[in-house]
Amino acid sequence: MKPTVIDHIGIAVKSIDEALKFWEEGLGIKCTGREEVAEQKVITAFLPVEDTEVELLQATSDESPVAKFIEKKGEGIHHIAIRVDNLEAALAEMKAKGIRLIDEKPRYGAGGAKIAFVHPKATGGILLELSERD
Ligand code: CMX
Repeated sequence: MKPTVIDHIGIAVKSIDEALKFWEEGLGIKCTGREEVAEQKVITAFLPVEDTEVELLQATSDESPVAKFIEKKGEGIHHIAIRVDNLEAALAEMKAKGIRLIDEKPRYGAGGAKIAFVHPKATGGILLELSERD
C-alpha cells in the first residue's frame, strides 16, 4: 500500500448552491463540475485547491449516508480521502491487518475514481475514503 496525497476532503451540505456562495464568492475557489453518484445517493461538486480538492456532498435521498450524517451531526466535514496507487492491494493489506472496512472491494466514485471506505470505528472517529485514479 502506498498512500500518496490527500485526494479530497468531503463536506456534507444541505444545498450545494447555498454552500457555493461561501466557497466561490466568499473564498474565490471555483467549482469545476458537479456529478451525481447514484450508488452513493449524492450529488458532488468539486473545488480544486492546488493538488487536492474540496468535495461538497448533497444528499439525493433521505436514505443517503450524507442525509443521515447531517441529521445526526449537522453540516460539516464528512470524510477525508487519501489516494493510494493500488486500491485492491491496499484493501487486502488492511483486511489482513484486521482493520474494519466498509467496502472490501472498490466501488465507483465521482470523476471515475475507484473508491472504498474504512469505518470510523477503525480510524479514531474519521470516515476515511481510499481512492485510486488513473
Ligand atoms: N464521520 C465520522 N463518524 C461517523 C460518520 C462520519 N462521516 N458517519 C457515522 N459515523 C459514526 C457515528 O457517529 C457512529 O458513532 P457512535 O456509534 O459513536 O455514535 C458510528 O459511526 C456508526 O454510525 P451509525 O450512524 O450507526 O451508522 P450509519 O448507518 O450511519 O453508517 C457509515 C455509518 C460510515 C458506516 C455509513 O455512512 C457508510 O457506509 N458510509 C460510506 C459511504 C458514504 O459515506 N457515502 C457518501 C459519500 C460518497 C462520496 O464521497 O462519493
